[in-house]
Amino acid sequence: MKNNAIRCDIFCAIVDNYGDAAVCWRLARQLAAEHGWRVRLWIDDLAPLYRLAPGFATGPVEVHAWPKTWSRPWPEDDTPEVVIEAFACETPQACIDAMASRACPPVWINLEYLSAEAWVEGCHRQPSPHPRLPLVKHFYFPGFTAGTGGLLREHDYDARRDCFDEAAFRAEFALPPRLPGELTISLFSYANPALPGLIEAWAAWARPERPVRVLRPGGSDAAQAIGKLDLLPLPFLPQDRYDELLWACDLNFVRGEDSFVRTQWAAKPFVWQIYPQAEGAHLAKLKAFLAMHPAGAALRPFWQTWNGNGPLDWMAFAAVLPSLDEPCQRWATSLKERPDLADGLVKFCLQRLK
Ligand code: TRH
Repeated sequence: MKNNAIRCDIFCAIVDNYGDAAVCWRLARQLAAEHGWRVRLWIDDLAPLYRLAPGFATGPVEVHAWPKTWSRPWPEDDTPEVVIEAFACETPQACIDAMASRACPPVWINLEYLSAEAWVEGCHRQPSPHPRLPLVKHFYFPGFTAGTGGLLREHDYDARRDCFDEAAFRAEFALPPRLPGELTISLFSYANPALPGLIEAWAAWARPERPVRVLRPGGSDAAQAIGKLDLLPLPFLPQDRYDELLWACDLNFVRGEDSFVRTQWAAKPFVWQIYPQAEGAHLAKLKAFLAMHPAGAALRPFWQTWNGNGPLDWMAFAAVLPSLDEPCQRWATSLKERPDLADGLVKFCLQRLK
């Protein structure tokens, strides 16, 4: 079968925020643009996509609203070779029935959330046979190690970055030009009770020779100057432009899953606010990532407090900040040596379709 003949349906149910749509859109776009697959993205809420990718309707992915109450039969001649359900959202029964009726059943993937925990390697690529039908679903886990599915990274990432012009970016968004000694920070976080204290700490730390500028994409607050600290709102940027913001900053505060991955590609120091889960399940994930990252020991105290565990000490973090560039670059370089998630997934599917 020729690669460019592969048809793929991706199902995405939005839980909250942007992460589900962000990851599905990124994967869909890569499969279509880099691998020539004919991709349909079925998404139950288009609102996040309008913000992440305002031009989504112009291709290369066919985007469809996916009504939660899908009751029609799936068109018989319309089942693709690959079906991906993102984050254990349920593939519609009509599609499952159509898949089961094919002489050669599609490759069926459950794309999971990202975690640095050790158990991920044991579950990645594991089959899960359907209890009734002749279908097998495979778990596919993103991750940081060779035994996982890796991370999404577009083939043109480095080329885009090589062309990036920070001064032009700042001018386009009416941001003041960079001052000598400026520390530029991007801030994307969940509601965080530690934030007011952090803003005070930045204001106290900023000096004429060390001004601080904090860029807040999607923020609704007006611009504010507190001494040598400037808080500057930005519009919510399309996904590609958000990469540019990360490149334009010296320190990036990120959250959830996809911005967390993008900041690692940006290879700058970063602070992660993990998506909070019931019974503190997220804290094990935070711990696992810190244990893996070459700057983990230096990042740990500030990250833990940013994630709700004790008082935040910006002064201590600022003292280690200059030492973080090198390990963050080293980390990005080592991740880049592995196949990216879309490449690995394509290979996995093609092996099964042979
Ligand atoms: O929006 P999130 O909090 O999404 C979360 C997580 O994915 C979480 O794991 C998941 O369980 C939950 O959703 C349902 O954070 P995340 O994953 O970083 O996604 C945000 C996306 O928005 C990411 O692709 C970056 C993008 N973005 C822009 O494109 N422009 C912007 O201006 C900003 C601030 C973000």
